[in-house]
Amino acid sequence: MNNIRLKINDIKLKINDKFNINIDDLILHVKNNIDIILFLIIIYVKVMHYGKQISPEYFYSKVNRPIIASILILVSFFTLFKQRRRIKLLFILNIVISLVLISDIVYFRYYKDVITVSALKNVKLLTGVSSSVKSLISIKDFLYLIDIVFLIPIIKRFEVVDNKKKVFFRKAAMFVATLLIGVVMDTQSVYAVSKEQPTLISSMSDRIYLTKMIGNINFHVIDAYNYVSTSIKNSSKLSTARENEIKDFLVKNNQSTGTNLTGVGEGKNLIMIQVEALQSFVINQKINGQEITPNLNRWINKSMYFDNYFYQVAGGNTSDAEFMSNNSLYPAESGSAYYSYSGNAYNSLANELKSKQYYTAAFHGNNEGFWNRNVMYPVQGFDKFYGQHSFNIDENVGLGLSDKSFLNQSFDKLKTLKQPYYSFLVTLSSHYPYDDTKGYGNFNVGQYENTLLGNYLKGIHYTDEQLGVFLDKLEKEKITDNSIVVLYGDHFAIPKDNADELYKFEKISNANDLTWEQYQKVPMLIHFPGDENKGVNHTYSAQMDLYPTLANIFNLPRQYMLGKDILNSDSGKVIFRTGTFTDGKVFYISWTNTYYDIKTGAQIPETDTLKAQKEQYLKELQYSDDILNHNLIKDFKKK
Ligand code: GP9
Ligand code: MN
Repeated sequence: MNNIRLKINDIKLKINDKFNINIDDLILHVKNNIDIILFLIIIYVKVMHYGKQISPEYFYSKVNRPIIASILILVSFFTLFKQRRRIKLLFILNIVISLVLISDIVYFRYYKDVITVSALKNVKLLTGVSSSVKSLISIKDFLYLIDIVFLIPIIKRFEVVDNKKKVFFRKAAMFVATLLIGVVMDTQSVYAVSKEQPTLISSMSDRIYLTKMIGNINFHVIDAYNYVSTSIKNSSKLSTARENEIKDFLVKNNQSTGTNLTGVGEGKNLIMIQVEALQSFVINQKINGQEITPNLNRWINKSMYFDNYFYQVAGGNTSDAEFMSNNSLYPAESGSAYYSYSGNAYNSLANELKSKQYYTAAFHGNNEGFWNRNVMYPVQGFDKFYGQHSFNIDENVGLGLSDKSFLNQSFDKLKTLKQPYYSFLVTLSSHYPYDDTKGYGNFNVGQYENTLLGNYLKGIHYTDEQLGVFLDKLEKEKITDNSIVVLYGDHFAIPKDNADELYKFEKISNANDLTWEQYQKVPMLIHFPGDENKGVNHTYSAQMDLYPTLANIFNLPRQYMLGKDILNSDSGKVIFRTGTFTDGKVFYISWTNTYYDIKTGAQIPETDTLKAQKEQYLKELQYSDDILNHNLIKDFKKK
């Protein structure tokens, strides 16, 4: 025994001589920080394991960097404590993180999503998961806590050797170093993600993807930060003067201006279909002599069709289209209202129809958590959300369940609903980048083969076919006799980067900003029983106007809408989130601060009237922001 000790001492001295390191000091240092080292390793393994669970096929190996960085940041604050206390605190933190991971895993099993603060706040509203937690939880999940069991005796026996010398200096240095390394590493990783997908972090559209890229801890920190910052905006009180100004505007804006078709839909079902990336240029357009959307063209001829209808989405993309069409409120200033304002009260279309004894249901074939729909549908008054879990996922195209299968299964569900109902369907297959061309079937796009535009034409042709089947079935089974059917596109299909492809296809030369804006239209049709009221309406209108228009048709109260009733207004006002606007005669483009005369296409100088109009429209966007930031609809309703 003595021999061994001597030998060890000998080795120590040799190392000391050669590397100028005092081995005893080193051992002491490691021992002094063993809790931190262990914590780092344990949490790293757990968070990585979680990452593999949520994304086994596409596990992103570089995620270890932001994961380590986030743990370093967490741990840095604990370096300031004495080891005895620190061990206990880290032990508790380990339990907390493990419980978060377990909850996330269970939640993922149902929603294919990560828990957010807003989801927790609305936990009562969460469809599905709250009732079946027991069946979702697996014994395996508790492996995340297994280390806790082993750690207890180790901690109990562990002798703390707090090195009193230079303690303060050492702690401060260690704190700064760990924090700095963590922050630098983390910022680099988060920045890389925000460069790849600029709106992902603020809109949180696809939380699984985000978590896969930055790790679970970072995700929750960002989510909590987003939540707190909106709560702060929410909590500051608006001045009474400002509140009255908004009230006055709302009263004026919601006055009815006519009685054209008022109440013709009362008591009838409402079937509303939001179509992914359905942009207007494909309507009544051909390629190689074949119609791109023969079915929609046919239905447009039997419906009231709006050919100057714009999409107005911002950072919330699809969710913004849903939000505007159901609330007539502008999209959030940044991010997605579906995420940031899911705690608000709304006078949405479904809520209003419900008070007229309608049954309300939303249908979408993607995972329920995408765009926070699992929270936002109940908030907006949908009795039932048929998400991924309600469908038999028997055929995939693009992002998920094919439109063919989705619409077929939705049709069968629709038939079983208690009438009158409001059914809101959101399609999925024709989603950017339209590269699942095998799923789309054969549609000859000639010279556009293998281009983004060509692939889109294939995709939208496929969706058109499925919509045709669905609409024809509605007609055949006489559902259309007692229903109003609304169909519209959610947003652009061709991004600005591919503008040249679009112009080439449309045979446009000398395109300018106005040309681009004029292409940002989506089709919108309203079909009435017996093909009544068919014809084309050329009014400049947009997604903000759908709810007021439907409120007129279904005789619903109009109180808090910022759009207009297209059927009873001669205004061509359309305001975009960027401040760009049109009134049907002039188009103002905010990023160049230029005005165009729509008829001549020429640029025109700013007049006092135009300037006043521009300022007024900016105000209206701010009214909408105030309504969202201060949850004003809730206040107004109380009063
Ligand atoms: C996802 C779908 C697509 O469920 O609605 O959203 P998008 O990427 O178009 O905003
Ligand atoms: Mn979309």
